[in-house]
Amino acid sequence: MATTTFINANPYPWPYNGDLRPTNTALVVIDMQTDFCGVGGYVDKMGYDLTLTRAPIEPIKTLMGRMRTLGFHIIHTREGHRPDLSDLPDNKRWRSRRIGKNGVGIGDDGPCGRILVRGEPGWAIIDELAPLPGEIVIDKPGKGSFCATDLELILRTRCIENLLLAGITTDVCVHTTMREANDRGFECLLLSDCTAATDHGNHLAALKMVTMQGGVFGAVAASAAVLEGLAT
Ligand code: C5J
Repeated sequence: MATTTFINANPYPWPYNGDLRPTNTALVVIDMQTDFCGVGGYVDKMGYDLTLTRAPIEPIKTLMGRMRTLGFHIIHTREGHRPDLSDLPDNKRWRSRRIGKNGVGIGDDGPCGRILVRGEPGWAIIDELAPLPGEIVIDKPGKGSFCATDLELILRTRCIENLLLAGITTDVCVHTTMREANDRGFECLLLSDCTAATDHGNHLAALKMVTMQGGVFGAVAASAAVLEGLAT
């Protein structure tokens, strides 16, 4: 290998082999949808504090802009279900109705249309982080981005080995995706300020979990460390 590039990360300089290039590395921006961080969306209707899930918007915007300029792969995901709800397990819907106000859950009408249903306003990625034409968008019915999607096929076809993970929520869709990716051999970096949870304690715990056992799922870094690493 001609040159190596490492990001200052915890618990090891990332990626493990220093082979960090635009062609083999993707920024994966998970579920930055109105339903998770917009007024009237699913998370808002569940009564959680939107300032938490909106906090990563600016850091993601800055990092994504830089990585676009450098020619890295940018991949977006959206959690959502078919309008006929044929891909919505009964237990997922039942549980979502337990926490939603007035028994309203996934698939039901809300201020931003039917909650987490494809094509509805609440399901859309927020304008600030909208995909550019040509960027991959993965529609997923579950929390993980690999389950029932073509993400793995796309990553292998494009020879992508390294994944930088951003988006919401750290403890649910981001972590599930990181675990799925790690088990498939992808080298993962969780971005601490480009992710957030509906509970800040869960966010911190999710970051800590990654760093155990020498980096059991990969490593953690702030976006500033990535920007610095990419500048050198
Ligand atoms: C959740 C997600 N939290 N995108 N979805 O239900 O993390």
